[in-house]
Amino acid sequence: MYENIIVERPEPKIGLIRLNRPKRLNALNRALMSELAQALNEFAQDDEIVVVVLTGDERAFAAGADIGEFQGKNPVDMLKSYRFKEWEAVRTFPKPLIAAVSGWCLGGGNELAMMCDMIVASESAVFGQPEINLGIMPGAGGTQRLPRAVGKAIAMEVILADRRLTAQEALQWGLVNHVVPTELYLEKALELARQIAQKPPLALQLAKEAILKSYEMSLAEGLEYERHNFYLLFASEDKDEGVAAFLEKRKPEWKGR
Ligand code: CO8
Repeated sequence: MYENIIVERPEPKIGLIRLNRPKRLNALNRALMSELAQALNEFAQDDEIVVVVLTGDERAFAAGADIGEFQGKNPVDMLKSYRFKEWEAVRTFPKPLIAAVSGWCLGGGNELAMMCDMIVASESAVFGQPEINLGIMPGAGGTQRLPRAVGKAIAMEVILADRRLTAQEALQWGLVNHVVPTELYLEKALELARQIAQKPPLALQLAKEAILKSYEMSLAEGLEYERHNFYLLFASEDKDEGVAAFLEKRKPEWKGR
């Protein structure tokens, strides 16, 4: 059904999406992004899925937007093609989303990884924003999310000087959660997904939403937002179940309601 991605359900509650244009180092062309958006929308509405892992292959997570699609385009073409619609499906995906990154993670590829909630990297991963070499600049969030992750000084160097970060540097600077040997990066991401999949889905969703708001709101507004989500969870059956299970010293059974 899909030509540029592979969608799997490796285990109960876990969705897995593989970017699959290996000959182009998984460059993110329009067709791939629109399939990715469709797959995410399906997982978002699927009550069986609690958490999703997004990956490429060992050689590349993604080497950026497909540069071929930029040739001959003017600003009006770009504007009218409304290309960021598909990226919005990633940004607004309501469930936890983990990027499992190996090899090249460049340009739009790095921006896609940064839109995910956590990044697990193989030791061979390379992170960068090389758009400057093409006479352009990041356009899917790189100038905003990278400094928030690694700070201004490193972000400037990555975006202006095309400094590439090794996996260890990315870990040191807070861009990624874990670095593991290359043969283990997907397994490590699935292990993290497995841990999250045991948690109550509604609380996951509202907690993720509140964390993301911390990038957009003042502290006072953010605290208020957090409190509303906190109160809201007291309306859920899962809160009654979680509290009862703790007091009865048993494992909770989540319903996602
Ligand atoms: N787009 C299209 N094709 C690509 C891309 C790409 N981003 N990256 C690699 N490829 C192709 C190569 O052209 C090559 O094709 P072919 O076999 O037909 O020659 C094939 O993939 C394999 O690549 P290489 O032979 O170059 O592999 P190397 O191991 O020698 O080099 C590199 C790997 C260093 C990653 C190199 O391929 C490279 O520099 N790629 C381009 C990286 C880049 O500049 N990325 C930024 C792109 S711009 C961007 O992402 C803007 C995002 C804006 C948001 C989205 C807007 C819609």
